[in-house]
Amino acid sequence: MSLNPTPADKFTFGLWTVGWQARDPFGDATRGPLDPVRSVNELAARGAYGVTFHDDDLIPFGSDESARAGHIARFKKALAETGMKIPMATTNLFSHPVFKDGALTSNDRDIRRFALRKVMRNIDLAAELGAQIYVCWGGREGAESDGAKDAYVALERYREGFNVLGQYVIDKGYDIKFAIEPKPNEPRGDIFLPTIGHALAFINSLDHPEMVGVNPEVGHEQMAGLNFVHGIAQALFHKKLFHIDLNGQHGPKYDQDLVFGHGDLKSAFFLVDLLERYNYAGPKHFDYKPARTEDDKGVWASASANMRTYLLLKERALAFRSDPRVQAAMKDSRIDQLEIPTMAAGESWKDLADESFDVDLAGERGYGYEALDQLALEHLMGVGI
Ligand code: GLT
Ligand code: MN
Ligand code: MN
Repeated sequence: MSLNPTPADKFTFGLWTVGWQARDPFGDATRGPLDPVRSVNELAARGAYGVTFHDDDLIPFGSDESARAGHIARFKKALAETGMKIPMATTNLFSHPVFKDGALTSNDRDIRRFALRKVMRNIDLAAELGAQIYVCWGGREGAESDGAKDAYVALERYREGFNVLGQYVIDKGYDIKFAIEPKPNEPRGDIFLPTIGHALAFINSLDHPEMVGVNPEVGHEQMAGLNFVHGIAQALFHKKLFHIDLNGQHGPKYDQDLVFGHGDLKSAFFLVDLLERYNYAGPKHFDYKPARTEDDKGVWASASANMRTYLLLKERALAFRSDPRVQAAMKDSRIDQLEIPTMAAGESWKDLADESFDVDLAGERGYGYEALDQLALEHLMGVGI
């Protein structure tokens, strides 16, 4: 298996990732601005499939019509020259001070209406560039104090916002679906729809739930102390994994946005194993921040590191699954038995009544998970393969 990324791997990057100037709450930028055209070219040269963008990544906020047209034309030319795709786009509803209390859930009605106009305008551009997924990360949709906002009513406004946007896409005839990106906190003290589970439940309350799925990010679930692999399994189970943000995180702390695999590596291994076994066919989107310590050369090294790590983990996961020792250990752990429905065809609760079962014997039996886990670890470390 080749470790050189190609467009067939469907690796994508946000313009805001490699383009991050590394400004943080305590320090100034350590890198200069990056021209989106250069990002397209550099990522294409390294085997990426495409890029994604916020409206403001491509067209600086407040640009007039002719400046806007110029930015779009240059960008389209770079896409045509490289063959890079735009599978997803999104809206910046968090940088400008107007969004300091949120966008679709701001207490200020005029701001909510402005936010919807900003999203609709960029949906037009997303459709024009062929994007089929529109991500909605509600970074500022939240509060620092429970007295500041009625969280129940905020969800009503959030739902209203998604219903308006869904109707917009339907009326325009666009082939676009939405993907909600959950995050528990940062930049708000608490963000609405903090986890995959919250988002999945919310989607069921919408006018067109079939148009909305999730875009879970590795680090965001891990910030909440949750198991990302389980979260993704549930999103797949509900047929709602429309997109995914891959990166790295070391447990519950600030949003690190590390290179994929540079946080919880074992979780990354089982994540790739899951995505590959369930044939996730969407883009593998890296939403990371090249560390503040890196110069231009380090930025591109880190971009390649994301893709290489994914391909390495894919290779390791395949080796793990095809190892006869692992297959025997899995059998010993009765993993195959979980595939068998608890009730046989035609059975009902009545058939459970008189079954003989040695509860003490079953209680004594071990599952052998430690042996299996060690095999996973050894495959991950490249031992004995
Ligand atoms: C922002 C955030 C990401 C989101 C992006 C989409 S913007 O960088 O940290 O997790 O995916 O709006
Ligand atoms: Mn993040
Ligand atoms: Mn993200």
